[in-house]
Amino acid sequence: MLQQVNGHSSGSDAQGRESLREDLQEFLGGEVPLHQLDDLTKVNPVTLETVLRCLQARYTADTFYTNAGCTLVALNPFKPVPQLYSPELMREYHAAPQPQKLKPHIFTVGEQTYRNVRSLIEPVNQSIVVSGESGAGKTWTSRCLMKFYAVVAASPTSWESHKIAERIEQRILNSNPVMEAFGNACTLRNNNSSRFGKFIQLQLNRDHQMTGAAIQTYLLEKTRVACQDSTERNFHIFYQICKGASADERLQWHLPEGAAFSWLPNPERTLEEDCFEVTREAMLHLGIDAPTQNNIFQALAGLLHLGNIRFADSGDEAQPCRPMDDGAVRTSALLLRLPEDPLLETLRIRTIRAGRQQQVFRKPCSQAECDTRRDCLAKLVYARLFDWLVSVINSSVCADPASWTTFIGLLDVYGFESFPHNSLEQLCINYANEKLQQHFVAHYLRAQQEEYAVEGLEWSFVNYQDNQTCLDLIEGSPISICSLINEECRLNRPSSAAQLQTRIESALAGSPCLGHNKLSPEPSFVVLHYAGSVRYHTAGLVEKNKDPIPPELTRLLQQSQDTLLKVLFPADPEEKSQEEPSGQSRAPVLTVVSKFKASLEQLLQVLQATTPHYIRCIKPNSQGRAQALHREEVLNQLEACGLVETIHISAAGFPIRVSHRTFVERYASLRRLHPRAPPDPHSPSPDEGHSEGSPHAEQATLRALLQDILHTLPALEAATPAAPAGATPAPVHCGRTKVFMTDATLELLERGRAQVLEQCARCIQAGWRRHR
Ligand code: AOV
Ligand code: MG
Repeated sequence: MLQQVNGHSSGSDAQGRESLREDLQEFLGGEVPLHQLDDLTKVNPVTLETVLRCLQARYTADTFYTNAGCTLVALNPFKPVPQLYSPELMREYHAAPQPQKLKPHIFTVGEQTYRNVRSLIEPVNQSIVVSGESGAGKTWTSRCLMKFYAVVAASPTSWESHKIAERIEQRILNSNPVMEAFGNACTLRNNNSSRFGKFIQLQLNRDHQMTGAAIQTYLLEKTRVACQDSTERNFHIFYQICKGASADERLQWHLPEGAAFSWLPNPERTLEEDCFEVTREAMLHLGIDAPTQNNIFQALAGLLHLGNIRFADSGDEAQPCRPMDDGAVRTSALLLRLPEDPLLETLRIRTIRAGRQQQVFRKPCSQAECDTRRDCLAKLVYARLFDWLVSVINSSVCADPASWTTFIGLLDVYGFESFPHNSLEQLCINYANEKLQQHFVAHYLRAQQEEYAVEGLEWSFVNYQDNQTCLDLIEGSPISICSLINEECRLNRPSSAAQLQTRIESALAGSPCLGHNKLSPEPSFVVLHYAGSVRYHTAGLVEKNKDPIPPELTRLLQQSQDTLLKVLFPADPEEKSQEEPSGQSRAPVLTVVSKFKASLEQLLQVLQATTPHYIRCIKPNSQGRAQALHREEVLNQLEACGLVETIHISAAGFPIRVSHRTFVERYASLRRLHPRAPPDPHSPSPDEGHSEGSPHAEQATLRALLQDILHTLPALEAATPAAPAGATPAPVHCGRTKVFMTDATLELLERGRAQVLEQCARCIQAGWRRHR
């Protein structure tokens, strides 16, 4: 921090300053022990190290929430702490005259948000953005906040529909187990990892009661249905069915006890999430009746059997591949209620239109192509099923537009990801985080600005840099990473991974956020994100972005006799072209990236129209162990979640803030060094509006002393040997209650104080010698 303010610093200088900081800890941080510091901005000075030390002390004391200015930092306890989330505590925060005076908690954020929405002067929609890396506790936090609102904003009426009379809050809460069963999975990082982003709007009526909700989801990781890392798992629902089905259901869904499915890795791991009954019960409450549920689970079993279909090369290019197990084909066709032969044919044979007459050709697929088509079929069904479920849930919980006036939005997004191998999924996730970071910084700056205004200071951030350059690199126009990848999809030309790398690197060479791509054996490019650099591999990127769905697959699914699949794949109103066109004359492709970009922009628009509140979840260790905080891991997250950025912003302003009294008590002695010079009309002075005619003589004395001390600053500065001629005066501002200064000013004052103390010591010694 000091280095940043001064722009240069040698190692020993830095060490000296660090020890100065330790001496100053008491002055700056007061007498409060670290673990009792409820707000990280009070850890003075704010450095990564001091922030970390404070969080560590609090974690050891089982204190999991800490304020950080306008955000709340939430450490994952990795153990049940029921008393922290009891309805009684919720009510206590709700009833408190000043909830911010209570211990930091997600309920403080929840209550503040709720009060804002109830503001009679200007009710405005609110949002709570929960961020953090995988496993940090975002979903847990969102769930707790939903429970909080279910308690404090409960509506007195019950809903009478779907033959179940119940409270709407309860129904909204029921959306959680269902969405998690279908959209969460066990990954290396988190046993219950959300594989989609979620924004839920809790709708409130004029009396500020929750009358409904609307859920928007983002980019489900559908590849997981057909492709899982050997150490991870498929979506929870598949395991729930296999473990929880009754004997009758097992027969009906062809899921005998102990059956092996290639798309069901690690079934032996028992997780809390494998609870079929909870999912079923919640679905029932959302209006998904037993026959519909049965239909869904049967289709999912069909997908599991589909995954067991293996193909063997026929050895003859003109002949289609052979299925290695007819049973898997038969059972999946049976469960998905598809005609068996067309299913097999669709998986093995491609139809292409070519030539002037657009003749239809049938081309046997290679073994690898057959596998891709099989996987594509499963992804297609699962993704549509997921979207359909979300729409069913929405229709079950969404209030009539006339019945609500304001909303509180909860955003539970995926955190920054950087793996050894990063692809389109990571690009989208990290892009989303860049967008949210930009939104956060803009908001944070505004909040800072407001505090300065309250203290009567002028806004003067000079060094602040936002992440617009990185966003320009990713999404800017006319040329950016997104536009180049989309261009490849549009041109539909054969293009190697190496060519894509070259195109990106040459077209975007001017961007400071495109990293140096050294020493990579595979074609890739590097983006310098605000949270760190990430290398994206270009192999398969364009194909993933296109996400091609052979039209034969959709047509096949339209032939299903299954009630659910008929809903998911309605017949085309008019039969379009029957075969895959081979030429360039296709409609503009809506790529994954362009769809994601559009949904992000929509989300940002919604967020911008609300007052945002931020919760940063931190994962204390990657093993999920209670009471273990790993310094390096937390440090990385503090950096990645942008807390460092926040610190940079305060460093560019006046990170040192002390009350008038504390300031005078520490520096009154400086007046001995440089007795007051004639008043300088340009020197900083505290806001006089209060002191003029103030009844408190003590206040007036304080202000006069403060003035005297500040008047010594130019002399102190002139006496500093290192000060270059004509250097700008040390920045210091007097607010209404506090003195605001930079690290450099603090250092100057401290040097002066040390000098005075030394002089005093010498005088005392001399006096003592004389007396002897
Ligand atoms: P995430 O949402 O941030 O990851 P979760 O909310 O799923 O992370 O939390 C991971 C696990 O940490 C949970 O399953 C709990 O076991 C535990 N946990 C989190 N918060 C608490 C808490 N306050 N008290 C007790 N246990 C907690 V991801 O979805 O993978 O990014 O994308
Ligand atoms: Mg989650």
